[in-house]
Amino acid sequence: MMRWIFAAMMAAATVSVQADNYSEDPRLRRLMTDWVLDYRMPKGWLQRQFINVEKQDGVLERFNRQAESMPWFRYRPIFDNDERALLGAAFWQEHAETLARAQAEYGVPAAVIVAVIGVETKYGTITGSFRAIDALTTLALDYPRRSEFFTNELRELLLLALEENREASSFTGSYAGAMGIAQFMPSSYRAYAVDFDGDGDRDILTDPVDAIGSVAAYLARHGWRVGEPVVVSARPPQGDPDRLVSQGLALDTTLQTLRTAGVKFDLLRGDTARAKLFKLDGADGPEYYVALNNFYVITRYNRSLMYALSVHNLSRRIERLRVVE
Ligand SMILES: [Ca+2]
Repeated sequence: MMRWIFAAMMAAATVSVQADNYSEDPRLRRLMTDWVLDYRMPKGWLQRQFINVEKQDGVLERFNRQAESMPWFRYRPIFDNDERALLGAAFWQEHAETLARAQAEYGVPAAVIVAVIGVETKYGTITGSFRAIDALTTLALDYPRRSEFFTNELRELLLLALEENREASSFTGSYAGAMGIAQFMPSSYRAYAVDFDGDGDRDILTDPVDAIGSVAAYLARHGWRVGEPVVVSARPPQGDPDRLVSQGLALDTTLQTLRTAGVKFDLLRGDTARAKLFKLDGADGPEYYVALNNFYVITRYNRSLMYALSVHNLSRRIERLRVVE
């Protein structure tokens, strides 16, 4: 314990010359006081977690140029390509037993689980090199637009570290604080990660078996329905093709309403099913799609139409490779 007190004193002594160290920041001190009182975090442990936490300008820079602002014709080829599909087929081959078990247990198709991991981290090969505590502290304190969200995630990271009996600094991930092979935010890690290999740890940082189980568990808990379609291409009615196109992610209409309005799509299922018509800027002009429940579920993983469509497209491409083999 003495060692930590000494380290804390050293950190305090250097704060005047190192302005970007957060450990003595009064805003962080206030948060720590709240967490000690409201969440019973051990005070000495908590202070220790922030000793070397520094503001990351790279995190803030990346937030200002995210891929989400790309048009679809540029976004699509990043994930929907042969290289990523071939790597996906190889990942599937390597973890076939685990994927079959996850599909059986949670009802989520193996192809979708593989595609999520493929889009998120290229099958665990690009998981991010930021310490989650650095990224989340920077965003909580110096990204005012989403300060509340990231303050909550920072608290969740600390609770996660306590529960998993690890130092918070040992969790690494993206500039946004999404961690490991499955890129879970700390709150999702706490709520949905599973120990799928039964070794006593929920390790989505480095263990592909736990990551596979956790992705399946996450989608299942968010309402995945077994055997239902995800999304289909659509042809809008002539005249006013965009009349029923909506922004946002919610399924704001039904298949029946779309059919009645003259939207054409290849689906046999029930008319009362919730749906949404959306439009993206494709390489050859506008593309229209009808999204269904399971598409909405994928957007719970990442709140973006282009993300969910990329997961779907990659899953189909991987499936086709599996069939050919
Ligand atoms: Ca495990």
